[in-house]
Amino acid sequence: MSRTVLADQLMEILLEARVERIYGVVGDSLNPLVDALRRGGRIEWVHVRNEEAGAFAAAAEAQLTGRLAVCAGSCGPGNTHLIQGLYDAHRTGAPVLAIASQIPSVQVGLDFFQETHPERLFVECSHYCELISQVAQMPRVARSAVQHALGGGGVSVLVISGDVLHRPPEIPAGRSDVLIAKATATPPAEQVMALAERLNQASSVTLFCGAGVASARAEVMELAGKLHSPIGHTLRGKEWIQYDNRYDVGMTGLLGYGACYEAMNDADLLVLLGTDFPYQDFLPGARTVQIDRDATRLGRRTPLELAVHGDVAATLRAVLPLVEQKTERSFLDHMLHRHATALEHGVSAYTHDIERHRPIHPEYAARILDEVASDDAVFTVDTGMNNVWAARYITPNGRRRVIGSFRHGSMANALPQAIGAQLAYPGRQVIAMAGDGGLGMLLGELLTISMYQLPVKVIVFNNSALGMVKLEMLVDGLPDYQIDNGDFDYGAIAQAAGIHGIRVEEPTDVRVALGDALTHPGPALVDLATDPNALSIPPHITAAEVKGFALAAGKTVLDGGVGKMIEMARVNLRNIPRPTITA
Ligand SMILES: Cc1ncc(C[n+]2csc(CCOP(=O)(O)OP(=O)(O)O)c2C)c(N)n1
Ligand SMILES: [Mg+2]
Repeated sequence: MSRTVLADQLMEILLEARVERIYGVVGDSLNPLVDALRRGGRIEWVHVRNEEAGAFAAAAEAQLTGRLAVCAGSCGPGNTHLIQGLYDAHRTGAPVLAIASQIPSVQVGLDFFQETHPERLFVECSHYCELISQVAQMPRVARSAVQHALGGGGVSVLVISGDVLHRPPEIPAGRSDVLIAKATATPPAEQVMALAERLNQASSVTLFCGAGVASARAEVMELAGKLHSPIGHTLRGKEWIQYDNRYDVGMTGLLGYGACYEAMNDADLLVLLGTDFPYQDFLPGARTVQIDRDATRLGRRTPLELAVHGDVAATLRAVLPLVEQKTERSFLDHMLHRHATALEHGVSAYTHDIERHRPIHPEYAARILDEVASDDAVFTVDTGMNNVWAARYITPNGRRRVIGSFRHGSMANALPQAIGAQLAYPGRQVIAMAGDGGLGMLLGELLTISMYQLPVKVIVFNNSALGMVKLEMLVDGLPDYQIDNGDFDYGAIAQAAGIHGIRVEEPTDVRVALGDALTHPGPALVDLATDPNALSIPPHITAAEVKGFALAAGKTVLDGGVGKMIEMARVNLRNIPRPTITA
């Protein structure tokens, strides 16, 4: 029987934190850990093709489940590959532990083969980044890493040489409870009072919601009902707040639509709820209140009239009894009208001949994808134009999830995130909305889904271009340059990798191809030959930008449809109470 080594102890601590798998690529310095998994048989090793994908997959798993997820890379290049996914995890607050193995401990500091210093490299994308050079640092340093990732919400990195992993432990691991549920922050009474005062005094209020409203939907709705306030959202807030929302005015920012920008800028008081929305140009810079459970975020995007430190749900529960029911609702009604008008405009701009438009219009394909996807699908969305299509066409319902690299903005996230999502939820439909540039960047991960027969559905919006950059160049008044990705048939590439793959060039074939792929029992890829000129103009670009745009464009530019949102906007208009006429 083999003797117990430090790697076994590390594995015990990961099991204690309910870790089910480690994503990575094996390599000599990691071998003791991989061998411990093999012998233990309780944690699965997921062999990705690039450690970056392993980090993205772990980040997706952690973000979706709230549990600790783990990735690993061998010494030097094996773990430098992790960095992109770790930045993404850290900035999303996803609890991820990265195990970065190190060159032989006696060689550190001698410019040895593959020598890097992960404990320096990963500092910026982690809460905790420590080297285990002494056996007796275990088990406490490993537990501390786990707790930093879970407690702080973000990344921990453990750096450890293979020879150290292979030594016998000096201190027994024992058992320790892993605290997973965190306390909620309730604001001090003065802040609650001050918030109530402002809400009561304001003549009109707009609520702008980020991902921090995830567990506060009922409270936000109740507050909007009392204040008659429009509700706008960020891309990350959308999945939690936009559905069945009588107060919805859409989204602001570069991907914005509807009346959100106006509602935020025209309101007497703007309330930011659980959002760290970074574009200050889209914020009014006037009377603003911010509520956030992370006090360090307060006021960093815009000056605040009032900073409130608390979880959104807890804060609203505390303030709601003090908020008076407003009677005046003309601001809300006006914004609901503006919203519906903006969406109607979008619909008429894009529906014209869309079903025969060749190459396939991406918005048409996104709308069909929304229709055929299941009610609890998990969508992973590549950075690029897919962000626009997902924001406008994927209809949230409280059960679906939509994740992307929405804070770090890295390309190539969708396919590896789908791997993590599918492993975390084997029974759920997982759809990667991929750009052709993004897919090409981590194309090898098709082999991962094929090898594990993960039933991930990859839908490639293949415009043969770095479409988002093409748009940026147009907006900047530059001719597009170096944005050509080349024309490749990813359906055929998928087939060669043993995946159900198809290329679709006719718009009339989109529905059947997507339907077939989604019902296919194994991995599937649909390569949609989409129109590179279907671009969405940000609704609030400056006059100079518009000029540059017009100068460079001379092409078809659509400002985009809005999917099923229009139906809700129309219903919301119909639901505006009519004044009762009394004799
Ligand atoms: C790793 C990385 N490199 C470069 C960029 C800059 N960038 C943002 S979107 C984009 C184009 C994405 O192209 P594609 O995946 O084909 O999607 P499309 O916009 O065409 O739908 C680029 C190059 C980035 N965000 N991340
Ligand atoms: Mg593209």
